Amino acid sequence: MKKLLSLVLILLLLVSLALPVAAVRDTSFEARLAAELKQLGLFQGVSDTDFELDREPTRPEALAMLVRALGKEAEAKAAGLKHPFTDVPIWCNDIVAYAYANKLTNGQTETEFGVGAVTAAMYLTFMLRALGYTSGNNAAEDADFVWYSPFALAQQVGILPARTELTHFWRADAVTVTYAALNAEMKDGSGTLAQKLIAAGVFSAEVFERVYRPDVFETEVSGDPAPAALQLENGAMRVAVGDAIAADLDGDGTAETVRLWLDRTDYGYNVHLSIDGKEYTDAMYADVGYFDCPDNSWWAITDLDGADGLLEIAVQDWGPSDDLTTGFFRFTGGKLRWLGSVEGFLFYDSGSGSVTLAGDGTVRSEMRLSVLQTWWTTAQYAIAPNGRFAPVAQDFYAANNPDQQITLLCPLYAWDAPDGARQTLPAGTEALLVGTDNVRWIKLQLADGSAHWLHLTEDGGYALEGPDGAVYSWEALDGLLMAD
Ligand SMILES: [Ca+2]
Ligand SMILES: [Ca+2]
Repeated sequence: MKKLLSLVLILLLLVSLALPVAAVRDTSFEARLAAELKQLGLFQGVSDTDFELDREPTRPEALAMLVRALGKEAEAKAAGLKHPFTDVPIWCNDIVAYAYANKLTNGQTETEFGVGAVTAAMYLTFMLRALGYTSGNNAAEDADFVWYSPFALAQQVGILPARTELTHFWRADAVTVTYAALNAEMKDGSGTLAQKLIAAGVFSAEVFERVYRPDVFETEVSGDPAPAALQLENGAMRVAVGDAIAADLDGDGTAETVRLWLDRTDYGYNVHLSIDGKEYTDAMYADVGYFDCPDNSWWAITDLDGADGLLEIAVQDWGPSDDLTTGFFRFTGGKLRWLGSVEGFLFYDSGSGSVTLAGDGTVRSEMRLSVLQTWWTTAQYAIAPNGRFAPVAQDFYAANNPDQQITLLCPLYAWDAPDGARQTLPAGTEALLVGTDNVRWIKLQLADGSAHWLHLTEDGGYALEGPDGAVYSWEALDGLLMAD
């Protein structure tokens, strides 16, 4: 027996040695939260001390967290329901069956529930549902948020603490979100989620009082943190909200101590800014008006123009429904000035939606085109004479998804070039939508590689010219993208 055990230990050791070296991340903070959630019956580890926090949560695990957060685990276990899936681990058969019967989730096929990893968006969606919020498939549906875009609402209701990693979402982060959710208000105003679970008998008020630390995520806003040294990379340095940085904003040879922090309000967060200990919060709001949902993780120092001796303060805002923007501020002559906002974030590794700095005062970011359909281009923004960022006018905007295929539903006029020779493309023609002048001309590419231009009947319009007159684009073309 002893031999067998040591063999097992050696094998385990070999397995762990063979694992790829993951990015080092300290999850000791989350481990304590996990232990506290376990005492409330809301989280299970693989043992009393091992919570496997440093890996992604699986769908069954996330679903179990949802059912527990709804206060329905005991009911699920007692119900003895069946489900049609063949891939569900034994430990969560009751939970999956309960969730399936109550339409909390669907399987990925008729026989497969799906046991892969969940993303941050999926997990936040589950927790928002536990708080009574409804998710829809698109913005047109009468719902509180769109299921793939829960971030702004999650931050507003306080279930997205700054330490949550969104792009590498681990069980550690599921613990953080769940922990924060306990202190969040139910949508119907009936109290917090914890109060609901106490009323449902999931845990007692006494245990909750003893175990739960309501202030555990609060950013320290008082005091005077030592400013970090400036280290720009590609023209920017990200700084944690609440931290201070030494940066010579106005180029006079002396670094200012710049600090940005947030405070919670009934509606979300207010942004505060201080430079050398003096608050410029009012000056900032006077220019920018308001922030919808300022990012509670990061702000940044930027060097938009490497030649002007100035540095900028950049504030990221999630917008009302994940319409990400970055606002820039300059500090010269003791005054703060807003340079406007561009779409996207400086530190966003999801490809589209990222802002890059050219170093010559201009930035590149995604821009929504205004003709034909819902599509985006990567546009250059420069500071206009009014002192605010504006897109630089271009003759042609290349689509960010040039592989979008459309099919003509009726014959349409097509030009070899804007104002060039005209011909008629027959119904059934298949083409790629490659770009537009964003006024009247739409460029297509046919299967043979030839380029053709469709013409809108008016500037920024939605109707195309054809031999039968004007035809609305959605009646003329199949495959268009129409979002609200
Ligand atoms: Ca200075
Ligand atoms: Ca500069």
